[in-house]
Amino acid sequence: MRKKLVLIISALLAHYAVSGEPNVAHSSSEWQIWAYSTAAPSFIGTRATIVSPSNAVLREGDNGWTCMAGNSRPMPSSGWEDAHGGMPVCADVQSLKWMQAYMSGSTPELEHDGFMWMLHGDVGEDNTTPMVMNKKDAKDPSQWIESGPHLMLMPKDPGAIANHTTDFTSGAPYVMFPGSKYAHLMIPLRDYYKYHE
Ligand SMILES: [Cu+2]
Repeated sequence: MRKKLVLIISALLAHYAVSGEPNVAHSSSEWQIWAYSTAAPSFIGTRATIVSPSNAVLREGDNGWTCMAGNSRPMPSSGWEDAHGGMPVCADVQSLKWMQAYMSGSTPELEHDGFMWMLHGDVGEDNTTPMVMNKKDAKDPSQWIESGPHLMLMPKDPGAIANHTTDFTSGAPYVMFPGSKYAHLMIPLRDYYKYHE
């Protein structure tokens, strides 16, 4: 009994040490604040405003960054399966405008370039075309990329990044959704390819 308890406690400690993930329901504010805020490095995420999929402010921040789920699919009532599944983003003021335009299908109007962190990656995108939800719906399945940790540059002028590669396999920063009003630069970070077969 005592041995079992020690095992459980050490398993819990190991879990916290690795991820800091709170052991609470994924639909709770506490879990969502953890999942969304950790889409950025802690020096940004811990001071960011956290917003729920229904646009409720879960925590007020003070550094001008906003973290939220980037997955445009509805959140299951039990919450996202894991942080990766919620595709959380941490956006600065300009890239938040980009995100709102993307979600509503309008044209982003930025005052200058913005940045957006996605350290939990995403559940997959057709690199050629915005808003394709499943690999089977991609025109060319070879253009499907399920991203690991990355930073994104949202350009005020999408033409300004047009000369960067669109090849997401080279490891260099590359253009996602090239030629569209949602073209942006993906900057792969450590473990970027961990979900990509
Ligand atoms: Cu991204």
